[in-house]
Amino acid sequence: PKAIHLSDYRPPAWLVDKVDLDFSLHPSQTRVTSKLSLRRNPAGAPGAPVVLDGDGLTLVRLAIDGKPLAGPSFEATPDRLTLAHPPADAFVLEIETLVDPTANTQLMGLYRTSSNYCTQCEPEGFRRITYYPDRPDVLSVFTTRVEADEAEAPVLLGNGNLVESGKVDGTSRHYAVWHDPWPKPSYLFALVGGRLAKISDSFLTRSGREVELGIYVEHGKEARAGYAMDALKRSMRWDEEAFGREYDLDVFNIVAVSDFNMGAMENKGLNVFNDKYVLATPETATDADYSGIEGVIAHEYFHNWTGNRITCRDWFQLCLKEGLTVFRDQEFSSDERSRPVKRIADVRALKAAQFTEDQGPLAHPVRPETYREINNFYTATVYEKGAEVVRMLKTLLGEAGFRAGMDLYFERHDGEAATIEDFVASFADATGRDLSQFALWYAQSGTPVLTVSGAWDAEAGTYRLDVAQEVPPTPGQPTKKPMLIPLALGLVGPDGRDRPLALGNTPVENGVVEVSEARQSFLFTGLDARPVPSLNRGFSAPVNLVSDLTEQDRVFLAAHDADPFNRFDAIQRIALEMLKTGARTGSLPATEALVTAARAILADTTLDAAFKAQALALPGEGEVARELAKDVDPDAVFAARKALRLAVGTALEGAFATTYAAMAATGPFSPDAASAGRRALRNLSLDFLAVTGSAEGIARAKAQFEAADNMTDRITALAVLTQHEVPEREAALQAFYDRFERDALVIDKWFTLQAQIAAPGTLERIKDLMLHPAFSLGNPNRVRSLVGAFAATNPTQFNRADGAGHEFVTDVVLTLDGKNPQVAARLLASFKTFRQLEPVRRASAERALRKVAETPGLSPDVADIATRALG
Ligand code: B3K
Ligand code: ZN
Repeated sequence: PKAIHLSDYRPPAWLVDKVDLDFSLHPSQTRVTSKLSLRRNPAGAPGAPVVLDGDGLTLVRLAIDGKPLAGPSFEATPDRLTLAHPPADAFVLEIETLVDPTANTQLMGLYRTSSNYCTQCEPEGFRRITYYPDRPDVLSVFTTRVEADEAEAPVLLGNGNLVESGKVDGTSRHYAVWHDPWPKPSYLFALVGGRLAKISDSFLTRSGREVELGIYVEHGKEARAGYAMDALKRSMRWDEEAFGREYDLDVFNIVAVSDFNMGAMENKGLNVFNDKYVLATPETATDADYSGIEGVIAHEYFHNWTGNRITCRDWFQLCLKEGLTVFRDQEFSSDERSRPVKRIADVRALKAAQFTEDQGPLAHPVRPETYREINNFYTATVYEKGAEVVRMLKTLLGEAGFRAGMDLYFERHDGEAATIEDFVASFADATGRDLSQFALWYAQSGTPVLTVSGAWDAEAGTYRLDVAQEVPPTPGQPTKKPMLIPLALGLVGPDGRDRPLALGNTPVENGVVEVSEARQSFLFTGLDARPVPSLNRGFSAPVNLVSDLTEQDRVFLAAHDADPFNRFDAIQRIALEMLKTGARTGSLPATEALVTAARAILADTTLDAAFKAQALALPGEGEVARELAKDVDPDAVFAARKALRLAVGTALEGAFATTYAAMAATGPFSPDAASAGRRALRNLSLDFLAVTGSAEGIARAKAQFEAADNMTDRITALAVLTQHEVPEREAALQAFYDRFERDALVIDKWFTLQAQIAAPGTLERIKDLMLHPAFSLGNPNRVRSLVGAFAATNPTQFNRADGAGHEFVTDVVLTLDGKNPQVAARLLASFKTFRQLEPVRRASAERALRKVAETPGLSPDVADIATRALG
């Protein structure tokens, strides 16, 4: 496929004022009739033909203003419909196409899932349904009539409000007409038809609109949708309070489906969800699942304003809706749960996914300037780094300035397709601040490295921070400009308390200094003793921080820092340095510092359990590899981590045993954050207590596995057992399977645990599991939980020195590519870190990637990843 460039953007030549759609649903021959009210765009290229997008379409009939069209007046291919000489500046074009939802294994456009009908149109799926100007800057008012056999599809849903429904006389069919008054691009279109159960509720908006809420699930699963409904209502209230945004239709529906390429989709008034992000009971869902449901429900709901009411001008602006909406869902979860713990979890995820992306061949700016396949840009950079950029704006402008900018953005651009420039200008205009340097965060890829050193002058009572910033080269961007980096910091005195921050005689507002030059010094005055600097508090900027802090400074910060994020970061950094040395040299350095810091945190009664669990969970193998950055031997990383776990587990055995007992449940299961935190800390203790593989540790895990009344406790106990080569392992796996065999989402966890075993037998085990009746290459959740988990979270086995792991994953990619290119490309992207491997493994990964790249007939999705990864 050829490259598309942001600089080539041109406004659409034709606009669609309204569109009337008529779907006659049929498993293999669905008839779609579309009536487009087309009008020449005064801002478009004069005299331009009408060119509509298609993708594998079969045209049945075409008419203009009611008159059938024939012959040379148009040209139709499966991928394009052209009217070279359209009749007038405004006319109605009627198009009839036939589509086969059963044959649609890509899960883009109209497809079937568990014999229901559903659609996925973002980014370019609508063109697989009918010919249309399938670009986000063409906004239209949609009316959709859906007709189906009543027995096959008793439920018929569309965007907006239901305006009419009834039976089709003399047939077994019925219909429903949905009207969405809000103009929208085609990617937000959706319809659903099928046999579904509904749970109902309602919400009263603050201006008094009564909204009917519905969550549709497979029959028999109604009881599992309660938490999602609760999260939806809390999200609706929160958006009113935090952003002044109210819901704008009479109906809000969510449909849970089991075959879905990603998490969920924000179609106007009709969100379609991967059922993983809807269904939960204590017996089947973990605490992570509950918080995932809460976050995704909120995210899709928040898109109603950031994405739908204000949409993107083109797909280069994807972060305009995604980064902003991730920021909004993070803020929601922070308000609903613990803010520091949420921040820690988000930064952990950011580093694991986005920092690694930024460090490898797939690095790209938050707003890319070129792409070949837009589906490959729904990335951690666009989403998570995009959210960090919005967070930095808030840090720079303060609460009130940020809110004023958001209000202006909504006021100016409601009903429009906007750009990043529009977004940034709203903040600049609302606050009077020049944000041109800040905007580099959207354009420059790569994670900035911030190198900081301190100089204490006892006589003058000053502390000087020397700061240097550098953005490493990334694909297409060999050199960079200095960025505007909001650096939140504190100077901690020997008593553990923050000293007032002043530069000269000027107090530092909110504890944030702005780094804007390649090299810069900050002179803090009025200090009574040498402070320890606490840098980048709350992870105020997504940078790699290199400082001259000593291990002793870090032990001090881990115990005293007023910023909880940096207490977490200090202990993590202590562990990380030990792991790096261990991996490089084959033997761990002295571990007392970590043990001391960990003991202090465990014993600190002012800290909540969830925080302790995060602080004490050692950095993952991926993070160590990323920090090492080159010549990584995953086996050495694994060995170092195992040795460190052993050291901490042994030294703190007594404390972990006490914690394990103290954190036991005191009442019936509740998914709230405090209870989840206790479970997290208890399960962390369970893991450390079993680290030696002692009979006692294994027996404790086995007992917990058998007695658990909730999935979190059961699955973590099983995870402990599976990581040890003990007879209890296979028995427990079998028992788990027997108990949950009818529950696909739970069996996914069973696949994942086995894919994560860090032992040479794992590859064969996975190959066997792919033949298991519960596995299917056609279902994205199954693929991700088995093969995806292997490639993303089992570094020693994926990167086996003999190359078998790489070869296996690329074979799966090639097989899958014929069915579902998006999921195949996502899986192939797990090779994004291969350049950091030691030479033998690097060569094996490269061979596997080359084999993919040289395969004829690849999808654009897989071809694009293979080419860039090798790039
Ligand atoms: N906007 C969708 C993602 C669509 C992905 C298409 N490959 C879900 C979300 O981010 O909310
Ligand atoms: Zn989103």
